[in-house]
Amino acid sequence: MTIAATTASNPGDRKVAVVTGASSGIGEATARVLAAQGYHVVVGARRVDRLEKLAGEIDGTAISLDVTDEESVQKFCEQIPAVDVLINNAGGAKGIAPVADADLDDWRWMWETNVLGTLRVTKALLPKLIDSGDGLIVTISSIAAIEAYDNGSGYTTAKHAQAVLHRTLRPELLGKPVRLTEIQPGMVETEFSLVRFDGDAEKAGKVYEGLTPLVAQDVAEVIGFVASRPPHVNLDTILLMPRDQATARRNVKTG
Ligand code: 8X3
Repeated sequence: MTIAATTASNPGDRKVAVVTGASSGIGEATARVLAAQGYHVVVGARRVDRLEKLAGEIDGTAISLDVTDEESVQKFCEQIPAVDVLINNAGGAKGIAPVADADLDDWRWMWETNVLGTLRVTKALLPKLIDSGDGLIVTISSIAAIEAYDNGSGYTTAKHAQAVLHRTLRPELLGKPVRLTEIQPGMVETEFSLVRFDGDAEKAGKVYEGLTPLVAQDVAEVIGFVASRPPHVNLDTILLMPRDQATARRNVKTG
């Protein structure tokens, strides 16, 4: 499938949205919402079989992407001639440990994926987003980008850093036709906790037991709203939690 640029001479073509980490969870749900809004969605992730199935269902394009690998990011971006919307969704947490027991490899993975991954993709696609004349960058940070919590420092530091990278672009791009929205989800039941607990489904399930968390679709619908605002409206930051959660550390179970 070719990805055409929407230009004055090519007005009929669909606008192009790129979603990273699109093989599951918030990324997959967002790809579906944007496709339903008429975007040609380019989905990127490492699990290509899942991506291809998704792309087939939404009439989009699947391209292999590992945001921690510079060459993979370059190859991914080279195949996309034009971009209107970028959803920086790839990221995640590994492990739960106090600073005293921090696992350096887990930290490296979290910083590579959340921080440098967002930097690589954003940097590579920025010229095309500006050229679109109405670009939008949505970065999925987290409530962990504004709060620190016990045993979560590898993730909370990475999310703070990713968010500050994103926020820095607002003034840097002032005067250019690019909007920037940071989405800060709280508890969303996806593969997030499964990855954090290294595939331990029992531990992952316990996180959401006894409360009603958000689901990926809840977040995707908010992103769809952001993407459907007119060009002069910039929704800057959206903190999104289930009713059962008050802060990163407090929910109906913790009291
Ligand atoms: C995920 C939310 O509360 O586990 O970004 O940090 S939390």
